[in-house]
Amino acid sequence: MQSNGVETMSTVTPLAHADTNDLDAFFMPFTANRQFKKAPRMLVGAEDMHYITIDGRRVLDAAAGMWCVNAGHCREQIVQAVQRQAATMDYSPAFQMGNPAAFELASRIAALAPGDLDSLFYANSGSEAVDTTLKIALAYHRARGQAERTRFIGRERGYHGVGFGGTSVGGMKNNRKAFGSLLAGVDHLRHTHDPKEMAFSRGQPEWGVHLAEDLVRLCELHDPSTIAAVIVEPVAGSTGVLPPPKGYLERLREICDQHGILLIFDEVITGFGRLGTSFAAEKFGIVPDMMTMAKGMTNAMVPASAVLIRRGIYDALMQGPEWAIELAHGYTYSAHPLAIAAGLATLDIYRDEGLFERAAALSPKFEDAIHSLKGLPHVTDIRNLGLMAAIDLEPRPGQPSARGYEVFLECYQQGVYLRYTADTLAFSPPLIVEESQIDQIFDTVGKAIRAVA
Ligand code: PXG
Repeated sequence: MQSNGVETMSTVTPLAHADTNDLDAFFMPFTANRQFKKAPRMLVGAEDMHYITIDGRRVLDAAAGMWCVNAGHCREQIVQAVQRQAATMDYSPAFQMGNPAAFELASRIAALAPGDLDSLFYANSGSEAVDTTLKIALAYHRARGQAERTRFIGRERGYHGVGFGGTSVGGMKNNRKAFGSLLAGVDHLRHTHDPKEMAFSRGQPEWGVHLAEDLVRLCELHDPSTIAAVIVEPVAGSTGVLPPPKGYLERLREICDQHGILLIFDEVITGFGRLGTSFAAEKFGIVPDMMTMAKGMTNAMVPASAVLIRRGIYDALMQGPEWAIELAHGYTYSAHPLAIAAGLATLDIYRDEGLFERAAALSPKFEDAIHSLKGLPHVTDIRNLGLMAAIDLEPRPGQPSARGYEVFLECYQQGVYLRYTADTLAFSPPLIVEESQIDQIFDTVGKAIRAVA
């Protein structure tokens, strides 16, 4: 071996280091890596409402993976569609080339959305979809001679993925603090959660419509002619399920209309039946100018996302000579054939099994079941809408998120998988959930909350 470090490196084959059981080789996303790797929780299989753990236990999935497996796991129709597509055309470019199925899926998704939201731009993740909306907003205003509209308004406690755009308009402080100054020209509405006024609300809170006036304040501060778009989750998900106060989204729509500001709904979680309708836009009867979607779009079998935009935005961008690219934006895997195949098969299941309607029909039962936990030790709030819900636990003094983690772990050991963020537990079961499984989820959670108290 030479003493010269460079030559030493070149004599070692990369495999010489590889230990296939080296847990450190995978830097896990949004995970307490050191804690996890001391006691890993490994999943090796999935079927309908369940995961199968490495030690052969069946765990009921109360989170649809991460709010995405809306039709349940490993659905045969989607598996077969993806397998067929992989064997027929593995990949095809979407720049200057087309795959007929991609046009079909775009039309079918557009048909599910309200109003003139009828042009679909494909991406691969929610984060990419969000950044796509922000770029389209800028390009749209510029195409109409309003290039000075460059500001974005997000909301405190909002989650819009992890791109620089999404992180900038996002408002969960732990997701921002390590990453510097982010995009310039971004401001945030106040969030809509005030437990003093609305704790234990069922569905949309009665209180809080006035918080939409925050947008008027920001318009006065920045001058509305500088604002390109407002982006909100119609129901905030990641931060712990915050249904919008009654009238709040309607008022945001009005203010945006008054000032020529685009309204973007980030429907990555709320899309595809989570609220008992195709999209939150339908549920609330509001047509945003753009909406994102991901997760349930392919039942999460293949990563995919998209942005649906209103006809007028598409038309405004169709400028210049016909040979010119109208929007310099897109991804290698936009409209990936496997994702398209999965998307079409997923929409068939949603339609044939009436899963959006099923979610709506199950919502009252789900609401009653989760609110039955009111009064358990340390439960400070419970919120729900459609098949999404959350429970806030009082943080243990000096140990934020410990209680949330312990309840999560206890439930997992008792056969129920849920999501937790700090001391908030979140629930979003697949829309095929049975009533008895709803009982199982909240019985287990109730016992875990008592056990951990
Ligand atoms: N927007 C919203 C509203 C989201 O919920 C994203 C964008 C980003 O999507 P991608 O595909 O880039 O991750 C999301 C993602 C959780 C959890 O349990 C939530 C998300 C992802 C993972 C976990 O809170 N939301």
